[in-house]
Amino acid sequence: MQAPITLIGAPTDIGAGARGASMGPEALRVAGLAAVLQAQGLTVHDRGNLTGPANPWRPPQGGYRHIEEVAAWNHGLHGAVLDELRAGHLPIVLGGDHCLGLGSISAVARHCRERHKKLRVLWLDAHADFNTAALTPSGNLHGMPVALLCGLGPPELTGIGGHTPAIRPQDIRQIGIRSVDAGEKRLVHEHGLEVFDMRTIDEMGMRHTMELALAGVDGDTHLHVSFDVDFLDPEIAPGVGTTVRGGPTYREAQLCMEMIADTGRLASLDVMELNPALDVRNRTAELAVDLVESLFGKSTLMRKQAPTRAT
Ligand SMILES: [Mn+2]
Repeated sequence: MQAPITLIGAPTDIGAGARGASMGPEALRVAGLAAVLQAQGLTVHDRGNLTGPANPWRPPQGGYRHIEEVAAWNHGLHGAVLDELRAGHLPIVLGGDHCLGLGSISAVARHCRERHKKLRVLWLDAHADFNTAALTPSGNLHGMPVALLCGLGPPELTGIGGHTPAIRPQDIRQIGIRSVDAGEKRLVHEHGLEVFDMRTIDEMGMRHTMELALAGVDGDTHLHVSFDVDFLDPEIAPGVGTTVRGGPTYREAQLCMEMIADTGRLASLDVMELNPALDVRNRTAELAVDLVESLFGKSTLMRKQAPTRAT
């Protein structure tokens, strides 16, 4: 039985370096997110948008921009995601910039601790988002959520959810990475994050990459996908604030989503960084919805069974 889905809008760009991701939730709704999921026989409830502080557009203070506002948004999101998980629902967070991964994933991790479930986070992104104030001059917190989840950063952010660190580096697999700062790279290595960067995907293909990223996922696993839309190649997904050339193609992205769907373990999802102010006729939102549809099992397969996987 597929859990009922709850859509949670988090309309803010509080952690970003460009304004506009605050319009992401509505663009995803306009692109028909609820309808395509319902067409697959899923139950979908849209609980509307969370509210939080406005974006004051200040420079960094103590190395971080908008730390209080980021904490407020993430506390609100943490509570909303946790409520949905405890009710047996499958939350889809409509971002919003990727600093919101902190509130969402800290709630998922807390739920996994309460239910003694194994956590696997797939972080689909052009960036590792493993920065700290010491490493980044911008202070934009959307470049830091993975580091914050792993306990690196100020306590008012790392402590959201009451458990520091919220997750362990071995709980997460990063896919599609192609833009990492030098200092950030060092930190990623120090903490032993498993990264499937674009070179890996080029060399071994998306299929083998996903087999590795999903290895060990079993019936006890809560699988969370944090989908930063800048994961996709900007040729097909221009509507994001931090485009990086050389991302997955449409087919590679579809295969990625379909292989996640095949596990049957997807239990929560973030769709982040969609920026309608930079989009072209909402096509990036429509693409994101198309991919979410595949993530929930709409397959392009004409054959009855997938070929046996090489192990
Ligand atoms: Mn990101």
